[in-house]
Amino acid sequence: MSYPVFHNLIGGQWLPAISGKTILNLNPADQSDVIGAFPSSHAEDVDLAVEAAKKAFAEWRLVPAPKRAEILYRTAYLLSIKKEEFARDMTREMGKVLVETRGDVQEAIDEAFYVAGEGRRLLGQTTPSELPNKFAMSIRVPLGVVGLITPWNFPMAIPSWKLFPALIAGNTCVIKPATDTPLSTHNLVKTLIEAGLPPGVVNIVGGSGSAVGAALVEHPGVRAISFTGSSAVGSQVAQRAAAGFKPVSLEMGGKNAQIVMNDANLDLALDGALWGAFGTTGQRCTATSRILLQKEIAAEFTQRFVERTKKLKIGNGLDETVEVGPQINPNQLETSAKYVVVALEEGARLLTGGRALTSGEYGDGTYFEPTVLDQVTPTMRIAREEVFGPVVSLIQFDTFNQAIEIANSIDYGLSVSLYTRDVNRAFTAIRDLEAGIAYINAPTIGAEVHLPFGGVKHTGNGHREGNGALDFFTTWKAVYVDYSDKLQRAQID
Ligand code: UN1
Repeated sequence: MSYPVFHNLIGGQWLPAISGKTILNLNPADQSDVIGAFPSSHAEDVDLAVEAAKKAFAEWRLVPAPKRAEILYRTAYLLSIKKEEFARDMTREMGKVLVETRGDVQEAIDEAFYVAGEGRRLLGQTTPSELPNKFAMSIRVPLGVVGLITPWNFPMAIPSWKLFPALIAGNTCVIKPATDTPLSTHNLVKTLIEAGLPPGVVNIVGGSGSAVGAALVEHPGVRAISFTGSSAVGSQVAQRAAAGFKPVSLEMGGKNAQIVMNDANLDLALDGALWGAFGTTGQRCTATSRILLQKEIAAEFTQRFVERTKKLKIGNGLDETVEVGPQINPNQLETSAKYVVVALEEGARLLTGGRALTSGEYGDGTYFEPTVLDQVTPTMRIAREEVFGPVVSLIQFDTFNQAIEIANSIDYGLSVSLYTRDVNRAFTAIRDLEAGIAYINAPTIGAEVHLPFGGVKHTGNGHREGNGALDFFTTWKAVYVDYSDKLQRAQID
């Protein structure tokens, strides 16, 4: 079998991992299709990359931000030319359907345009000094070398959410892409280089979280870590980084609810639930994994939802007629299967799906049937733990207040949605739902890049991507300029 071999990017050079080892990137729709061999790196590769990033920082921090922005504008343009090619590469390595991988590349394009605009803002503050003839201001400055650890479910969008704001602010980067989807990061970074990014400003080190991720987090030369992934791993990242007083931005799990009230437009709520639960095969941190139904509409909604779920076309995402692609790998498949068993043991009822598809055209892929469980109660594990697969739970409630209580009763707080025609309830929900993102009459997925992205409770640690990323990737310097020509003592004169 022949397939391309990819290397790390260190100081502008493509180098194999020092160990010489590689990890195969497999197509989840057909595990016999090898996309390429990617480096399996360790701490010594991370050392080289951090060294290169440090060296590049000396010059990159001095490039005027509007000039840095020009590289991002060119990147946006080049990405738009290569959108189809990169979307196809992404479907092949990640599995989600083409309309969605086109959206993923588009999200990186949006992010490039949005962040490039910051090149002419990066606003700080001026404020009066308490002393005469003295000027006071605060300016944003870069952190230095930052470490970026990205997941497989948005293989280009999420790297762009981290790389572009880090770069516009003047930082240099070492990125560790997910081992399941490194090709899209390579495509993105190659585009940045084609757009004029100098060598060493972005470095790629491929490999496992336990080898490369941990080395990045602990490296004394890395000034901050931005991580997207599971809450379990995020907790490890935060604890290890704390030892070095390193700022960490964590974007983690969700157990997102869509609430449907009796007065909702039911057709709209059904469209939203289907897209929210089974889009990206349920593998979004924003995916709808609980649908809370008010009693009067529950039966009709359930029946129509199951009917439509059964009709979803499952298959290879490169086929334009397919609606639901495979899961990313056999582990995720097992997790979905395990949670169905757990749910049934706890008393949930399986309405459709529930199994991995292993025969015929599905035989070589990691497919799981879109799955609907009902008679789920808010305390069951299936109602509280993240599955990250095409498995959704239906939970019934009587009153609006109960719905809010159930929606909030979990450890996560990323995204939540309410379907109603009652404006008073809509605004009450916006106020009371514990989540970083709230939707009215729209599904739990579909955040836009220029709003804050992130969540509360176990979903995050207070930072935001999108509109908020610059606050993470810069630090403040307070500056006082005394033009009185004499010693002036604050708090004393
Ligand atoms: C994620 O699942 O980690 O809001 C990101 C959305 C997408 C981003 C999801 N724009 O669903």
